[in-house]
Formats: sequence, structure tokens, C-alpha cells
Amino acid sequence: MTLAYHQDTIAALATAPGRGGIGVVRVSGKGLEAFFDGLLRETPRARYATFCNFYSDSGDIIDQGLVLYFPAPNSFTGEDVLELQGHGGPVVMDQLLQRCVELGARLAKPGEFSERAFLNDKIDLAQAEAIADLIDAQTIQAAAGAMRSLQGAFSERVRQLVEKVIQLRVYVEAAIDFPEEEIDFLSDGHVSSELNQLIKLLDELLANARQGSLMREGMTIVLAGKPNSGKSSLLNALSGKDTAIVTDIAGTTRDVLREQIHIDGMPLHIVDTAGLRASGDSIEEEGMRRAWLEIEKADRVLLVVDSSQRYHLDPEAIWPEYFERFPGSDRVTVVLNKIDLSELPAGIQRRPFPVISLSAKQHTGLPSLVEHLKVCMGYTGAGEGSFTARRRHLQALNEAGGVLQNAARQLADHQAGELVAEDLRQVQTALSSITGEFTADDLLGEIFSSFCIGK
Ligand SMILES: Nc1nc2c(ncn2[C@@H]2O[C@H](COP(=O)(O)OP(=O)(O)OP(=O)(O)O)[C@@H](O)[C@H]2O)c(=O)[nH]1
Ligand SMILES: [Mg+2]
Repeated sequence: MTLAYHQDTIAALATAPGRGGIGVVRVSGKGLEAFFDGLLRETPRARYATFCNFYSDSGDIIDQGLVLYFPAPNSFTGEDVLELQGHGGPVVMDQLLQRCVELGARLAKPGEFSERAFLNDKIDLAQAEAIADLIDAQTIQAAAGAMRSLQGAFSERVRQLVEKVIQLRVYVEAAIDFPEEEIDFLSDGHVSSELNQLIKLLDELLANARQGSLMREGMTIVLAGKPNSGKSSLLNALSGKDTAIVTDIAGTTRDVLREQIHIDGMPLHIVDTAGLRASGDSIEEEGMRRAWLEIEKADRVLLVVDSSQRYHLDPEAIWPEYFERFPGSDRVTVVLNKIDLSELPAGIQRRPFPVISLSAKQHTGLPSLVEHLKVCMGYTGAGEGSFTARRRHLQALNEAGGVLQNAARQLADHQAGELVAEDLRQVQTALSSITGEFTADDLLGEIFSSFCIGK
């Protein structure tokens, strides 16, 4: 955070580009007097809506509309902020933005307003991320979760944990300072019961955050299997659209196709791939190469099998090539398709691996599949009080959890106060990275650059 950073003034279109009833240009920083004199020819009253003309350099009126002025520190960014609400046409908005640049602003980078709000302690990092998640939310549940994070539901729980970690650190470090009594301090049960309590709280938070992350990011399901087994038919059945071409010719799908659906507010990214078989056709070979790339990235692979043909049920027997590449993988669910032909009952069996029988053509058995996918991901629904979380948050919580376990072991096995204290320090750092108290600059850059411009 350099001084220069805070001294410059940024401007951006805050509404979506294109035509609209109104368009908003937002300005934040120092030196807004130049805008009052040059653009508005008056000083708008703070926090009141003022109807103004927007003047060009030569004194022409570019547009007219409402102006909102929020003096620092009571603004979104914590700096002086000016919002210019004009007519939402691209040419008008461009001129207005150009005028702001003439008057000393520079065009804002993506997420720069939120970044300033964060740097000025208006919001913490998890809240800033929640703003982006709210804007990007694709379901009502995801939006509600993002809103809760924005209000601080997630940050508050992280902070409570950090508080407990600090208290315990103080206790353990005090013990180290009195070496004669250190062992008594550490073995009196207080530290170990506090550590266990922390582990429990962290696990609960991690489970909530996992739901939140699923709600935001969803999961990726890849449909794989032999040609003609009905992968594309299953994609169409799940998405309710005629996305993929379905024919009885083996090798119909050659490229990767994607569809997105939602279950209980969780996005499900479904990927259809080329059927896997030995082929001399170079297009089909390329399709299979791409199929494998998708399989590698999948959260879950549905191995589609034609039940009207001779088949195995054990995934390892059906698909040795997969298990050669991913030994011991438990990401595979066998889908026995075409039960309308084989007359198998629809539903799920565990053998001990899951096998789901359905008909993609007649749409029978699909609810069991959807239910199964939710269970696989540990998704219990976007309940009351859930909040969105990101992978980054899960990593931090996981790291903190691992180190806490280690601390508990150090204590139990060696009564090693110094090591426990060091572990607690690491836990604190990991947790604080969620709210942004200890976060590297390059990570901040990465987070805010994924925001939209003007936010
Ligand atoms: N009776 C019946 N036919 C099905 C069912 N699912 C798919 N089919 C038929 O099986 C054939 C192949 O279906 P596709 O969905 O194209 O199979 P695919 O696995 O995508 O095949 P490739 O793209 O070649 O790998 C088509 O004629 C479908 O109509 C089903 O549940 N019942
Ligand atoms: Mg296909």
C-alpha cells in the first residue's frame, strides 16, 4: 500500500456496459473539487441527491442527471466518492468517463473500488469476495449465501476462532516463560481440552464452508463410456435441452460439450465426451484425448454402460484404462443406461460401489442419479444461515485444521510447549488469511483482478 496509491483518483462505469435507463459513473479518491468546478459547476450537498448538468471542457452539456457525493470516510471505499447517474447510453457514458479522465481521474482496474474498501478497512477480504460472489451468483441460494458472507457471517466465525487461538497462544507462551512450571501448565488438561475444542469448531466451520463453496462453484460431472452407451442422451435428459446430437452411430460425439444445471441452488457442470474406443479416425482420437483431459478434472465421472448389451458392473472390470491412470480412484459411478430395453428396475444399488440404473431416453431413474450426486459431494442443501465460501477459504481452513492436529500430537506425545506455540501461530496466520489480515500482495492482486470493472 503505497502513498501514491491512495492519492490518485479512479473512475469507472459502475453499471453494465450497453444501453440502459440510467448509467452510473463512479469516482473515488482525492481532489474531487476539480470535478465540482469543471464537471458540475457546483458542490453537491453530501449524501443528498442533487440534479446537475454534466459539463464538457468547452462548456457544452454532455448529459444531466443525479449526483451523489459521499465524503470520506463515510463511503464505500472510505475515500471521497462521487456517483454520477446519467442516461445509460454507451456514447454518453463514454463521454462522461472521458471527462472524468480529463479532470484527473484514471480508469479503475477491475475490483479496484472494492480493493480500496478493503485497504481502508471498510470490509475484510472475505466480505470483498462476497461482493463479487453476489454479483456472479447464478441461483437465489448462492445470492443469499453471498449476502450473508457480505454481512460478515463467515468472517465473524473466523474471527471468533482466531480469538480463541490467540488466547490459547498467550496461555502456552506464558507457560514457556516459566520453565519450572511449564510441564505442569501443559499437562493440567486445559491446553489439550482447548485444542480439542478448537479442532471441533474448525471442523464445523469447514463443513459449512464446504457447502458454501459447493453452492458457489458446484461440481463437475463428466459423462464417459463406450460409444453409443447413451452419454449424450443423458446430457440432454439432465439439462432438459437438445444440446448434444444423439444418433445410433457409434462415435457421434467428437468434441467436448458442456451444459449447466442447478440442483437445490448448486451449479452442476455436466460434460459430455467422445465415446472411448480404439479408433483409426484421427478426429475421434482427438476427441478421446480431450475426453481424458476432462475426466482428469472431474469431481465425479459417470461411466455410462449400455445395459441392453453384455456388461460388467465392477468399474475396474469395465474400465481398466481409467484405473491404470487413476489407481484407487473413488470418483466413478456406473450408470446402467437403457433399462427400458433390459427391463432392469430403476434406482441405485451399492455393490459396494454405486450403480445407478436409468433410461436416458425415457427419463426414468434420473432423480436417484441427482440425489446420488448430491450425496457424493457432501451437499446437504443451502440451509438457513449458510454462506458462500471459496476454494481459497477451504484451503486455509484445512491447513489450520492440519496444524491444530499436529499441535495436539506435540502436546500429547512430548509436552512440547514451544512447538505447540509455533503451531498456534501458524493456525492464526492461516485463519487470518481468510479475512485478509495476513495476505500476500500478489494474492490480493489475483483476487481483485477477477472482479468486474466499476466494483
Ligand atoms: N432404448 C434406449 N435407447 C437409448 C437410451 N439412451 C440412449 N439411447 C440410444 O442409444 C443411441 C446412442 O445414444 P447417444 O446418446 O448418442 O450415445 P453416446 O454415448 O453419446 O454415443 P457417442 O457419442 O457415439 O459416444 C441412440 O440411438 C439413442 O437414442 C435409453 O435409455 N434407451
Ligand atoms: Mg455422444
